[in-house]
Amino acid sequence: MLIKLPKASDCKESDVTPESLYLSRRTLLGSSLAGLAVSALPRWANADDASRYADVDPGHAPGWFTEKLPQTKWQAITVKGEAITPFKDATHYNNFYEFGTSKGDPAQNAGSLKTEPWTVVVDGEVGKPGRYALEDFMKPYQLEERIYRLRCVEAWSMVIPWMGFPLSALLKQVEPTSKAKFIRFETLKDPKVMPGQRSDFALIDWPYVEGLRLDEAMNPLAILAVGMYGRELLNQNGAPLRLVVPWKYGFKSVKSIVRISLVEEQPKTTWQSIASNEYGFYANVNPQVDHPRWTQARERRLPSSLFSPNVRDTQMFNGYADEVASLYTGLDLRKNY
Ligand SMILES: Nc1nc2c(c(=O)[nH]1)N[C@H]1C(S)=C(S)[C@@H](COP(=O)(O)O)O[C@H]1N2
Ligand SMILES: [Mo]
Repeated sequence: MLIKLPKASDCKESDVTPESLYLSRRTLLGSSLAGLAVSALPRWANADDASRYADVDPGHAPGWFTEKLPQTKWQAITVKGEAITPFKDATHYNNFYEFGTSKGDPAQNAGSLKTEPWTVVVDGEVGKPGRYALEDFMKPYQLEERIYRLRCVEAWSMVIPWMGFPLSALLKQVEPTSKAKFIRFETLKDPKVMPGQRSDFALIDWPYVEGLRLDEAMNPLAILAVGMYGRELLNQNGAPLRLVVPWKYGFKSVKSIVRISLVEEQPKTTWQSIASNEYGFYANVNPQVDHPRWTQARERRLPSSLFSPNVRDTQMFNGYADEVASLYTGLDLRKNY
């Protein structure tokens, strides 16, 4: 995770994503919604039709996903005054080490991941454990669009329109026992289709594991996502099911989940195991606590280039302090990074 931060003098306020891009998207969104009022079948209900976002490959959504689209709560949470990152950047600048360590590797290599059929196991300290086909797992939930900032620990960020449902809704379904204190997530382990698990990246003890305290998991901002930009997730973004916790560094938002366990003890997470002095369990976005090797005070908002570095100040809890700060009262955020 070697990064180069532009000089502080590059942090001009005018360095924002072109306003025109944002506005054209907004217009498009508006016209799609207007279309809903006049036609019985929304444009985007047809899997072969265009997405509701400009320049977005409509994909090939499974039936259960397409059936949920008409009931989706669009823009349930938005980011005011910040442009949505272009689809191309959000899907071609990724961290998904199972498919390689370069930013372009996941887009190039994740096509081999088969997401249908997909099984999700819920186990541990729950009244109702289970092993579900993804379409059955998804049955109880209405989709919501959540437009969130995503801040990577490497000091770049994006704004992504996810589609998913609150993690708290799942927890209500599975009934955690009184012993359940943490939730643990596990990514698929399949070296046959995940080249990063085969060889050189022996540094990681696969599968990728992440976790949250139970009260963090119950926070309304925490979602399990199945879609983005009005369509199903792309493989490189963690299809078919991933966590999104927008107030934490991106590595907490574990991809391609196959197992969700309620546990008594704080789970040992992948990045802690790699370098516990650099990556903690909490990983809350915090401009005042620097990474040992770089500052966390600023970030590059993608798209960013040499001539337009698009640097901005990082916000406490990534701008979600009002919603989550109370989870951490009395906790020393320097020690619990
Ligand atoms: N299984 C798995 N999940 C993962 C990662 C990974 O390497 N493997 N990378 C994390 C990191 S470091 C980030 S910043 C985000 C990136 O999500 P995105 O590629 O959808 O933007 O995914 C997170 N989830
Ligand atoms: Mo990250």
